[in-house]
Amino acid sequence: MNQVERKIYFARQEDIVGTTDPEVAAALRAERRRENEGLELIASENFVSLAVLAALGSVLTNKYAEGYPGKRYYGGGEFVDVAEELARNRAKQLFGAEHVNVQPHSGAQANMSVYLATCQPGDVVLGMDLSHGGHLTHGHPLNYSGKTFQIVPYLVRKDTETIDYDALRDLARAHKPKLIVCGASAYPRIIDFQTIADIAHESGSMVMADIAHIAGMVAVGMHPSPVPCCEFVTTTTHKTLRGPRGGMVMCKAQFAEAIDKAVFPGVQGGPLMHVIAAKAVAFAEALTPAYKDYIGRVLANARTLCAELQARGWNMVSGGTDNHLMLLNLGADGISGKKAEERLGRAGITVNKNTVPFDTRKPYIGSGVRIGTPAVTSRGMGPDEMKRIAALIDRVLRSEDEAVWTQVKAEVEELTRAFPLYGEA
Ligand code: DSN
Repeated sequence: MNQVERKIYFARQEDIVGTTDPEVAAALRAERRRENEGLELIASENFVSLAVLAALGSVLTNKYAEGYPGKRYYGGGEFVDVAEELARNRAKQLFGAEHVNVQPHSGAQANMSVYLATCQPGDVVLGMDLSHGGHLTHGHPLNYSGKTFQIVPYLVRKDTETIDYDALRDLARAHKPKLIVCGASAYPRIIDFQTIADIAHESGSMVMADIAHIAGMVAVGMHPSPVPCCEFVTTTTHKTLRGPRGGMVMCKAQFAEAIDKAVFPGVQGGPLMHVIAAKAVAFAEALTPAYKDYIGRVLANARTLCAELQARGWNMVSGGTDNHLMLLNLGADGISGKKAEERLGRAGITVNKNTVPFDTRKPYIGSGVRIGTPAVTSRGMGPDEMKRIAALIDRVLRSEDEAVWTQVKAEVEELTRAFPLYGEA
């Protein structure tokens, strides 16, 4: 598709919506403009291909397909079956998984399915604390996981701010959990899945590795894979994997039936077949050499951006990054994560506030910001742009002057114009 055709594609989408609903069409147009003009540094966001986008907007959204390929509770499933089989087989190939369920609507529902397949209410589960990099569904007291199971949180070490595997082993020995949950949403370092699996198996526990953030690196072999050593691996499909918003569960063959039953009818009803088709498209893209090259650039960009910010005096949790994200620790006495997020937003730079390990501020305020490179790399940005972005972030965070933020916004727009999203001018 050339640039003119892409423009027509989006204009048509918005015009079609606009013929019956100008208000929603205006929101679509404004969001496309925001995405195009801004610098997207939220570590969990990305820009999907036009093929993924088109599959999402397809007639498959019309179809009810409760059940699984070849065994649906509704007639007329022959073509959605094709899409789901393609998604399952491609995911298996991508990750070397024995069994895959591509139906979870989200990562939270993928995780819920694993809990449902493995645990009873009240069972002991070990999960990494949210403020140490974990996720709500890894046992936060306000989440179903924390309300249903007896959660024992594990932390990072104070000195290195990396997972305390020794403490984790002690907790596993003491509590003999049913399940150890690992994986993270704000952890910049390599996770040693093999060590965690060894710890779990020593204590008679099973492991669920949630690779939502690092799935892209795992798929191309740039992060150790939990698939061979963990019973269950869950992921979202829209972060580094660059697919549609959704979830997925992988497991050993012996748990296939339990997982399929847990996803449907345990947690969900009808699957989103248009999303499943888009997952299949994204997995095919992820199997190409171009995707491996993309992930290599995501990692190189993260290293450059992190080093440039550190060179300007900014403190990074754990002292750096091994993956696609970094956690800038603004310090207990510095501006809060919330303020930093707002200020950067005024300059057209989108990040999210985040707590840092042993944070004294509440999660809604936080002492850090999480910064990631998957989306800007999808636009084609490289090391030179990372250096420029580090300088822009530094200027915004060090200035109280709104005029500086406005000036940076103009520079952000100049930068993003050179990397048009979806080839738009
Ligand atoms: N909200 C996701 C993230 O930003 O990492 C995790 O679910």
